[in-house]
Amino acid sequence: VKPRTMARVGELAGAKWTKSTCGLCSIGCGVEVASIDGELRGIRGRSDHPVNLGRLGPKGLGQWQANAHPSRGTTPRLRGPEGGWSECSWDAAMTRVAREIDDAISMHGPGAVAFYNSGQLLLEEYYTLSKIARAGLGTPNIDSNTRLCTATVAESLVASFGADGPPGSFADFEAADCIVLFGHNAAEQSTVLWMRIMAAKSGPRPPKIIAIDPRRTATAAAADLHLAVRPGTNIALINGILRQLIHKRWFDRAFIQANTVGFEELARTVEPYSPAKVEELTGVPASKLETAAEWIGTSPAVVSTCLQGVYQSHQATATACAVNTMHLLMGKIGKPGCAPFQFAGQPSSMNTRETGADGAYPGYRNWANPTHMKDLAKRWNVPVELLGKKPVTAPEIFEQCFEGQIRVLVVLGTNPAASFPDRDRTLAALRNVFLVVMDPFMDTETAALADVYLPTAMWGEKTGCMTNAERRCNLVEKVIEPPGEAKSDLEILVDLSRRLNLVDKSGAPLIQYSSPAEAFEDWKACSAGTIPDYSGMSYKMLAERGGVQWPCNKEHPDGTERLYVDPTFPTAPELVEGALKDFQTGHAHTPHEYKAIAPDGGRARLLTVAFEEPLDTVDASFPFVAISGRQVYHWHTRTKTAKVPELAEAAPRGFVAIFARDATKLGIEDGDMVRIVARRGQVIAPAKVGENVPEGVVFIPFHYGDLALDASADAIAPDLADPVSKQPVQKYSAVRIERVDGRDRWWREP
Ligand SMILES: Nc1nc2c(c(=O)[nH]1)N[C@H]1C(S)=C(S)[C@@H](COP(=O)(O)OP(=O)(O)OC[C@H]3O[C@@H](n4cnc5c(=O)[nH]c(N)nc54)[C@H](O)[C@@H]3O)O[C@H]1N2
Ligand SMILES: Nc1nc2c(c(=O)[nH]1)N[C@H]1C(S)=C(S)[C@@H](COP(=O)(O)OP(=O)(O)OC[C@H]3O[C@@H](n4cnc5c(=O)[nH]c(N)nc54)[C@H](O)[C@@H]3O)O[C@H]1N2
Ligand code: SF4
Ligand SMILES: [Mo]
Repeated sequence: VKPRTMARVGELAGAKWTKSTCGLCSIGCGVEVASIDGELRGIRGRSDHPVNLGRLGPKGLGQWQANAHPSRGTTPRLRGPEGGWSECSWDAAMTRVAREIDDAISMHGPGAVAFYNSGQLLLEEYYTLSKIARAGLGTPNIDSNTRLCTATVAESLVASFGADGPPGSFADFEAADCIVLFGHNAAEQSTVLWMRIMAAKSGPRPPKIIAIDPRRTATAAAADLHLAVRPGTNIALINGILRQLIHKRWFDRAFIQANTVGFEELARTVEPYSPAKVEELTGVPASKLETAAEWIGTSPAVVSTCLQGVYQSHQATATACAVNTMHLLMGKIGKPGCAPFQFAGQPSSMNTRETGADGAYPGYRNWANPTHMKDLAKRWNVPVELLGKKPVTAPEIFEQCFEGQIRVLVVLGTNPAASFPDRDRTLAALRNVFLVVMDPFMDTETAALADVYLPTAMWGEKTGCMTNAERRCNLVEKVIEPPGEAKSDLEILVDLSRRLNLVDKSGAPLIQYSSPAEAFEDWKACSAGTIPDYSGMSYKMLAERGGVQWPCNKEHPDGTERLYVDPTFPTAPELVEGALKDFQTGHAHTPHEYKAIAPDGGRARLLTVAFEEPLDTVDASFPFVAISGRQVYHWHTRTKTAKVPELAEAAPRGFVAIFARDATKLGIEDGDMVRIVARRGQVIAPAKVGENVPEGVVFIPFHYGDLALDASADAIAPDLADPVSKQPVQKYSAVRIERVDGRDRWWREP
């Protein structure tokens, strides 16, 4: 593979270098982007950026090449009566969209319109969308793909601490003595953070790394201890660790007494999880569990992350809470090197949650708290009756599309036809509505189904903010103009609000701004005094410093490295973002019920639950478990990375990883085509035979959702979700393996 991402010497002579931020993942690396004559030409890491100090990963280096791809949309398109698409003017497209929305609302009420958005847009865009949906149209149907990603993060932080907002900083990985990566393949998915961890590893105080993953991933291979947990048994493992901490007295009694509630119940719940019992349930040898607990319990500073191996499993919120509990037990939170790091994946999933484009309310306000809603209504100058509606989750939105209650669906910054579980039903739902798709690329699986396609600007072509996993708000800069007539999502949303005549209480336009900078000012005012307080930030400050961590206000003018340094948690009824939910049923306590059980004195909750078997049962007909996930070279449904030659060449097509002994038993050789059959749906792809997956497990990368290829991991995802966060279970399907005709061993070295 020719290294085309690195420009040849001399090729960039005379280029203009613009400071910005990588647009791909939640690490938020600082970059400088090269452009010549209005075209992107290259990229380099920003050496003065606190996140990456010049480093970049393969996707970060390659991303600029996607912008100029011929599949970029340059004009809006309308679907004609015969089903074909025709190009049209912006005015024609937007008139049609506004009319469909107006008609749906006048005939069926605001609930007939829905928005499914993203973790990859800009803060200013989410905020505007959130305001339009809630305060303009009054529809509760707004959620984002973070439902598939970090919905569990938000719920677990609310349940344990009272509000969303990950407490730690990336610097904690360098200050830690022990790093626990729970269902997080950091080497491939958080590349630059992994480089920082590796640098710490070769420094004077190398941290011990524990990787908890059924597969021997690149992360697990480099870890000091790999706990190869059986898929779907996370909570049994973490309960085992909690029990060891309690039995060995590796906990901080004074911290627990002063700052938490629930110790007795916790001790009772975890008591059955002896090392031997945990070995039986999870397959992790008792001695390894004991070692892990000892490292965690006796290291002065511990940082843990959870990611999709936790969030996309059943009992997801409970497991994430149990990791929070582990840190609370030891008082290892709010100090350097100490944090339960409920992680993020997408570059701006934090902003979706902060601004309320995901079903939460802006500023982590509690939709069920009338005081919070009155405050928001006042700041937006709209009737309070429009607000405080119970959030509707993405699976419920798709269900209502399927059933016909939702008539118009606007999809922006996500590709559900290739990433949403229960794919056949998802496709049917998308076909059953008036579908508006806003995307930079015309060739996505979702755009192919659109009634109206609106071409958008993408990274490098618009300005705004993205907040990374450590609460650092970074500025992303416009470097070049978007192609053809493509417009930024912000411009499109502002135009839509004008066409829909959305107004505030005094009859003035609801959205009074049009530029990103003005939108940011509006958000600053909305967030002032809330937990994610941005009021002290400015674009200039973000650009100069390489981002600022919220809260940033008069009290913290330089931002905040760590939350809960003073361990007072917002669990009081008047502060809490949402009421405690039952981990088995998902039942949320009413504000009245919550008052009776709320912890007093700003205490956090020590939470966990008993292990339950996954619901998609393994049996004689479906004897294997399929898990899905990512590879370092690709970003999700590959709308960008498939268009970067060296990334596409490194991982051109899908595969199914099968354990060598399982393959032998089934008479399958490396490269043979196999069919993976689940209770719902199937996948056909070549078998990659090896030792990286354990016995009884197959792994399918989820990047290859192309309808034609039949390799979509979501075709076999069961219709199951975590009861609390409603995050779908995309990491566990009971399956069988069948050999089919054909071979494709594309990974053979030349
Ligand atoms: N290269 C690349 N990087 C990315 C992305 C990308 O698409 N490509 N996407 C970004 C986004 S949005 C996200 S959310 C993150 C996701 O980052 P990760 O969560 O690290 O990625 P995944 O591969 O989805 O899942 C992680 C691991 O979970 C393991 N796993 C499966 N089942 C279980 C289980 O029951 N228990 C445990 N403990 N582990 C299990 C899988 O084997 C897998 O290695 O990555 C971000 N970074
Ligand atoms: N089986 C399985 N399924 C999964 C997962 C898994 O591990 N396994 N992971 C889940 C997770 S964690 C995630 S985050 C999701 C990701 O799922 P998706 O959100 O569907 O993934 P992407 O391919 O990133 O889609 C983003 C879309 O936004 C477009 N886009 C990019 N920039 C812009 C912009 O500026 N404006 C607009 N309007 N559009 C833009 C891109 O072209 C692309 O079409 O997938 C989920 N699905
Ligand atoms: S680690 Fe994430 S933010 Fe950094 S270069 Fe890679 S994709 Fe971009
Ligand atoms: Mo994600």
